[in-house]
Amino acid sequence: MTARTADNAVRLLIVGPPGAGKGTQATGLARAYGVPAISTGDIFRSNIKNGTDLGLKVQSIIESGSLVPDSLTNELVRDRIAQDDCNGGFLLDGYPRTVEQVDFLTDHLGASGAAIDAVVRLIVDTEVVVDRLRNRAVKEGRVDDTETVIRNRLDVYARETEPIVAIYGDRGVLVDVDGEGRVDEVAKRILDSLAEQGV
Ligand code: B4P
Repeated sequence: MTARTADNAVRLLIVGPPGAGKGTQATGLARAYGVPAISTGDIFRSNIKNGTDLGLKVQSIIESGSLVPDSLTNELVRDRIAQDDCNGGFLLDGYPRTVEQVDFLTDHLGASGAAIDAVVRLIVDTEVVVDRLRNRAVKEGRVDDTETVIRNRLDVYARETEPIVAIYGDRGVLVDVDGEGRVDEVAKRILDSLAEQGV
């Protein structure tokens, strides 16, 4: 698909617990809609890898499975979505993750008359996500995929991120998708569900 413009912009969010498949699905979904996929987790990890000031600030937070402060994350997303490649919209993966981040994004987009078209929530059983993350720990050795940190990330998700789902539900843009099964099956389910919503 050719890149979009402001006239036919699409703004999507993908949410779900750690291991639900957000990052796994984001690239293909963004490609299908012709918008950039922006993962706050990937941006933080690349800053840590490159030893930037931001990386040094967030390293221990990410390693513990807690959330980076809203002020830092909001600023980062605001600057990223102001770039030209986001004129036709974007897919945000892993943001917003707190009610404060939702409010920030709403206010920020509101100023430009833009809104979120759909929020894809991937629903996956807790034991399935724990299994997936354990497998990733073996394959990729991500420092936040140890058993204790995984459990903390799941607690943080339940406490901080689940409340945002109700907000988008009330706004009529929440699209629930079963995230279990093969990656290609989940990808098809997401596209079908969005099409059903007219997105
Ligand atoms: P993220 O990078 O968002 O980490 P995540 O929640 O684990 O998601 P990820 O995209 O990596 O995994 P996926 O569900 O695709 O965040 C990392 C950290 O950054 C956070 O803990 C926080 O500290 C910080 N952070 C990020 N955003 C923030 C924000 N907005 N505010 C504050 N802090 C923030 O699942 C991955 C695994 O599942 C893979 O191994 C994959 O192969 C497997 N998988 C996926 N789909 C599958 C399927 N259908 N079948 C089998 N396996 C599957």
